[in-house]
Amino acid sequence: ANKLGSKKERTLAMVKPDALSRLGDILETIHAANLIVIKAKMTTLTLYGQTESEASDFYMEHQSKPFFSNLVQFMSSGPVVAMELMGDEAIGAWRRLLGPTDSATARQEAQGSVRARFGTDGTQNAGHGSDSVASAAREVEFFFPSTAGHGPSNTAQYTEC
Ligand code: RTP
Ligand code: MG
Repeated sequence: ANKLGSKKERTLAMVKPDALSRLGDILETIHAANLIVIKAKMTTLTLYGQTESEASDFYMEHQSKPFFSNLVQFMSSGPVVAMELMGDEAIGAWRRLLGPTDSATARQEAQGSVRARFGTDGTQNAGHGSDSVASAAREVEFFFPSTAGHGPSNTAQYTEC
């Protein structure tokens, strides 16, 4: 913790397919909250079968939920942008910026939130955020494997912010 009692964290943020056209607005929100984009990647999660996909691997904690199939279909329906964010208490900060899971609830209870502004419903809800230090580590590794390639680094270097 720094002298203000806050903790630098990293988190995995994702712009879901329904909000891809609002990427610019979402980046402005991230910037305004003093979170830094360390890594970013646009990709379409592959779909091999009904529940066999990169999206089902990513959301494996939800595989027994009734909404799982819909979630996997939706997450594979178009490009997503995955970002590693860094900042003070980034995990909670980004989840607060997202707002409640259900976009309709977000519009009632968290009006300026990303899901209130750009989400559609309870499944198509504009964005994802890691919910713990452990899931952030797993999810960052999912999109940005530390063993990947020997090419140019995909980590941004910031000399000033
Ligand atoms: P996320 O993991 O995407 O950041 O969202 P979350 O923590 O707010 O919500 P979670 O419970 O982890 O659910 C993961 C995603 O599944 C979809 N979902 N659909 N009843 C439904 O139709 C329903 N419930 C959840 C949403 O896309 C949710 O973000
Ligand atoms: Mg979640």
